Amino acid sequence: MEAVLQTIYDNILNGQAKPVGSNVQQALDGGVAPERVLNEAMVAAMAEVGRLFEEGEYYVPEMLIAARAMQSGLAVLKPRLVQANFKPIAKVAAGTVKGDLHDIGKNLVCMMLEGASFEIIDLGTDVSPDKFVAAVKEQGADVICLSALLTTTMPNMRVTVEALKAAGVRDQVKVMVGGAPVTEGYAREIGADGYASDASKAVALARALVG
Ligand code: B1M
Repeated sequence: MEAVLQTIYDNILNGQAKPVGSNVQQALDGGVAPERVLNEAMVAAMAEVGRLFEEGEYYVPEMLIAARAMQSGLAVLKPRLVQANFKPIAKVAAGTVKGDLHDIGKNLVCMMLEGASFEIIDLGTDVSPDKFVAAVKEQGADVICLSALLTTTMPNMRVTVEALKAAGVRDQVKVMVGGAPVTEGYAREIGADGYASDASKAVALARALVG
């Protein structure tokens, strides 16, 4: 791994938000592909943060400051992931489901979709089913993108699908789901239209869903 990627990785792992932005800029200026900066340094660092948390070496505060460092790097990376604006293919309303505050993965999915010419309605985190329903009814979302990082919040994906049915809008919208604990099988089980394991696959899936 190039030294600059190692520096980004180390700074995210140690929650050093300040230097991460300039480290990312340095990597891009040095010709490192944005996808490599993202996957080899940034996403890899967050995976290690998760491992350290599981082993009891990191606690919530360490996870939080690592997440902040990740976000400051993403802010610099965003213009490179989100390229020229074309006519939007479709409108995607994205959010992390009720009870869930993890937003880095969802933000990445939004960035990649935006870069692929989708219009994004970012509903944020801890999004209740009625807000997804409103995004379809009031804002005309064509696709709903649900993210969950916790096994305890995953069931709110099903609750959201049921809320769309109860509101009579399920047929007007495609539902795609993702996040670390989510699987293809679970997506089928809850009646979603598709599952994507990462942000690039989410773009391919959204394209396929809107034809
Ligand atoms: Co939390 N956390 N966390 N956390 N956290 C995890 C998820 C955990 C796996 C850590 C661990 O134990 N190893 C664990 C969940 C265990 C489980 O449920 N099985 C966990 C826990 C337990 C918790 C708390 C309960 C801890 C506590 O309070 N005791 C708590 C819950 C808070 C809540 O949500 N109510 C909590 C809190 C937090 C912080 C707030 C401190 C912070 C989040 C900050 C933020 O997001 N702004 C945090 C973090 C940072 C993590 C880890 C370390 C990193 C998550 C991350 O950003 N990954 C995480 C460990 C891990 O994931 N290894 C962990 C990087 C990101 C790019 O990946 O989000 O997976 P990811 O997104 C990917 C794909 O999943 C996919 O594409 C993305 C890009 O490729 N994807 C989609 C995501 N959404 C998609 C939607 C799609 C498609 C693809 O739609 C089609």
